[in-house]
Amino acid sequence: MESFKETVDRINDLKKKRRAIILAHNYQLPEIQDIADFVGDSLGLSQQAAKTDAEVIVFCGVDFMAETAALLSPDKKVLLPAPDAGCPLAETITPEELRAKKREHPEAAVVCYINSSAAVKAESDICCTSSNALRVVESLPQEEILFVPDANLGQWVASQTKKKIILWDGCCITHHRVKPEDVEQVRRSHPDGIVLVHPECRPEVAALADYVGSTEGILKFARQSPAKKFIIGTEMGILHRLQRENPDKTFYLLSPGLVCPNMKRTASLAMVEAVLRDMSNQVTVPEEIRDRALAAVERMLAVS
Ligand code: CIZ
Repeated sequence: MESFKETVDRINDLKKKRRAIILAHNYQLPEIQDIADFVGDSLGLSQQAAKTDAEVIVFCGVDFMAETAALLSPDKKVLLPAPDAGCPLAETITPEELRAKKREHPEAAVVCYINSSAAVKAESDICCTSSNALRVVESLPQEEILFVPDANLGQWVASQTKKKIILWDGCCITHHRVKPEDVEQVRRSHPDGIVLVHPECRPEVAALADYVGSTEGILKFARQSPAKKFIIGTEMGILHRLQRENPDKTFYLLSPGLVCPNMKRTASLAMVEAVLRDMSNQVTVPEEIRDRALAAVERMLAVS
């Protein structure tokens, strides 16, 4: 049987040959994170990749993430090892549906969460991430905001702004699975644990947490906190980085349901090797939406 090291060696050889870099989202499997050049959130990874002189980006994540990388690196080829890794949250809205909603609210500015297709970004005034959503909303002159597609993140923003937030009925099925009872139960079993959750969780869950933030926000909080025990309310893949960066601290998952099946579609190093070998599963953004989608992302970058 072939060894793990042999596979890693072949991936490294292919990386050199293709002038490629590997990006792994914080929710990827540990072995994928361990061979990546960068591990992080989708925007941070896309920005880091754009700064390199690589010709090929292998994005271990889901499709909208690879699109963001393609938007920020138009001269690089972006490959997605799992071509069927979609995002059910992003898929709750199509550009046609967004156009129809905009007609209902002609005065509203459209803010789209980064978890959306490039086609939906192209229909939006500005993009946001879970760490800058409030700042983005507050930066806009409009008092009415059409916030798509994550209603939980939208409600979390709404709880901190005076602006009128019109929500789209989308959610991340993985984060939405967590219930307030899960937090209550974990507080009983680990009364000294600090509860950190992602704003894609239900507002009732966020209200019970000690900290609400993006994946990078959760990682930073855990690094800087003097506490030793944390309960994590986001996708389980993040535990690998949390544990590696904080070997003296203990991390528990808030709910066993926090596993994203789409993130786990990048199931092996062999899939990473295959796209590098065959230069397959390229993700591109059609020319007619590229500039408008990029403009929404760039407006966000200007604000944040
Ligand atoms: O944009 C990302 O990477 C996502 C989906 C979450 C986060 O908070 O990092």
